[in-house]
Amino acid sequence: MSIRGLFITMEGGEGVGKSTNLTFLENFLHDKGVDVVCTREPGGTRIGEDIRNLLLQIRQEKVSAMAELLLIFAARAQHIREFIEPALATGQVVLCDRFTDATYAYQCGGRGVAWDTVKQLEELVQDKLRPDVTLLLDAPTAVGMSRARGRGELDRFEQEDLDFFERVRISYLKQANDDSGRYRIIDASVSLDSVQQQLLAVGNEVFSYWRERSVES
Ligand code: Z5A
Repeated sequence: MSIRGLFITMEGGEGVGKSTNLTFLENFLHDKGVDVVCTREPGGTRIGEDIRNLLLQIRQEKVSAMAELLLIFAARAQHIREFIEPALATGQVVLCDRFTDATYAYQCGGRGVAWDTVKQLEELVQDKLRPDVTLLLDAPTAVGMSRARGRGELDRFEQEDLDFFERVRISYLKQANDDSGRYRIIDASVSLDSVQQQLLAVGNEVFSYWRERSVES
C-alpha cells in the first residue's frame, strides 16, 4: 500500500518571514533525507502564477471581494490537481506558503466575506484535502508591515492599511486557537535565529513522523 505524504502549510500576515523560513525548513528536511517539495499560493502552477499576477496587480477599478475569492479558488483548484495531490500520492512532504487558512484570514477577516461562503468553496474544491500541520508565524502587525515595506514597491494587498492587517492577524490567531491540534504558533517577532530555533522543533517532529511512515511502508 502506498503511504500518503504530509501536507504542511506556512501562514501569517505580510512580511512575517514565511518565504525565508519555508526555505529554511525545506533545507533542514532535505538534509535529513526527507523527500520534500516547496510551493506557494496563490501560484504553484503556470495557471496559478498567472492568476497570482492578476490578483497582486494594482488596478484602477475596484476588484470585488467575490471576484478575488473565486480567482483564489480557481488557482487553488489547479494547484491541487496538478501539483499537491500528485506529490502527496507519491509520499512527498509538501511545504506550501499559504493555503485556505489565508482565505479565511484575508477574505473573511480582512474583506468581510462570509465564513460559510469560503467553507462551501473549500469543500467543493478540496474535497477532503486539509493541511496535516500548519505553522503560523505570528508577529505584531506593524513589525511585519515594516519588514515588507523595506522591500520597495507595494502590491495590491500590501497597499491595505493597518486595520486590515490587524483583522487578518486576529483571524489567524482565532483559527489557531480553534484548531490547536493542527497549528503550531511560532513567535516571528524575534530575531531570525530565534525564529529558526523554534522551527527546528517542528522540523524534527515532521522528520520523526515521516520516518515512522517510511518504516511502516
Ligand atoms: N492571499 C489572499 O488574500 N488569500 C489567499 O487565500 C492567499 C493569499 C493564499 C500574496 O501572498 C498575497 O496573497 C498576500 C495575501 C494574499 N498578500 N499580502 N499581504 P504572499 O504570501 O506572496 O505575500 P506576503 O505575505 O506579502 O509575503 P511576503 O511579502 O513574501 O512576506 P513573507 O514571505 O512572510 O516574508 P519574507 O519575504 O520571508 O521576509 C520579509 C523580509 O523580512 C525579508 O527581508 C526578510 O529577510 C526579513 N525577515 C524575515 N524574518 C525576519 C526576522 N525574524 N527578523 C528580521 N527580519 C526578518
